[in-house]
Amino acid sequence: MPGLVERYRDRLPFADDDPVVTLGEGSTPLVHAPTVSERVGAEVYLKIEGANPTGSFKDRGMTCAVSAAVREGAEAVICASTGNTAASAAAYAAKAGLTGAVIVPEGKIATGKLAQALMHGARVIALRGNFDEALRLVRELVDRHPIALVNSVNPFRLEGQKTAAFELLDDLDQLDLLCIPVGNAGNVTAYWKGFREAGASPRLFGFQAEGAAPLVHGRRVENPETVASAIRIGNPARWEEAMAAMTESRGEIRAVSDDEILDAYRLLAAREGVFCEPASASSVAGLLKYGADGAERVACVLTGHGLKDPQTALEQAYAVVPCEPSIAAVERAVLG
Ligand code: AN7
Repeated sequence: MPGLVERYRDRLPFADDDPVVTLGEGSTPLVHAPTVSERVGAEVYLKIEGANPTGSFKDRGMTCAVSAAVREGAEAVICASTGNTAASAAAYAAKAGLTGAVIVPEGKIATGKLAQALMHGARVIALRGNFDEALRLVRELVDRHPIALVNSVNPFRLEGQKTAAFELLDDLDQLDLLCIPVGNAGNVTAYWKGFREAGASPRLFGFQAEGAAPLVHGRRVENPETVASAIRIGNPARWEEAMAAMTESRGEIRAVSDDEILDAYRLLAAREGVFCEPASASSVAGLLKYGADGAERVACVLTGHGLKDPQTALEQAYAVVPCEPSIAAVERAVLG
């Protein structure tokens, strides 16, 4: 499978002979979700972004941001991250032969993401502060040093991420509504850009976690809190663009509680066979909570893989069944 720069080069800011750093991202599955469809009375599809090379949608933006950094002669890339951007930046930096550094909120990123960033050889800095503080500090740092910033404030990130909208339109002949988790608000901005460039305008429903819902309340959240650590963000960098996308698409930005997120997270795994991370489940949680508002055909973006956060999974799942090594014990254990 070609990477997304190759697939969509005519709609991306890359010339034929530009260097491309790719891990074969994009072209992710779109899976029909019968249980969710029945509950909301619409035809619902899941866009499985966890199937990207590092397990999240960030790879779409990162292939473009890191390719552009290489084109510009950068030697190092940096980002602030709640985890997935860090994992992706670290992988693409490794592929490009660049130095990677990531600043994450100490103790607040999921285990899998930390393992990825470390394994890819990035310098992982655990900030005694939250994501918003980390982003403010890296923005200051790149003003002083020649390091490429690969957070979604980098326009190449949005260019890459808009391709998910192209894929949805390629796969579906009709799309009325897109449901999407919102944290730093780069992805929802990118989808809207992609839809507009393709001449489509589905409604956008963005969902934030109740304890980290600055766009819902119209003001910054100083100490954001949610089980969905990926979207534990109180001051989104793409605030205005995201709100403009909501207005233009006749969309809504609304909040879902941690319990609602975890209910959707378990439902997706147990009934649809799709294991996503908690932040990703907020798209489905929001659709289940607020309904499709008359839309017939709906896509929910599942932004990251469930394996990113094994700890939350184990806390939410049934316990394992211990068993002695005899056939009688195995029978009891299996047949229950
Ligand atoms: C799984 O990795 O911000 O609204 O630093 O990892 O574009 O921020 C992650 C965000 C949704 C929200 N789902 O997307 C980071 C980071 C998952 C995520 C979002 C994130 P944006």
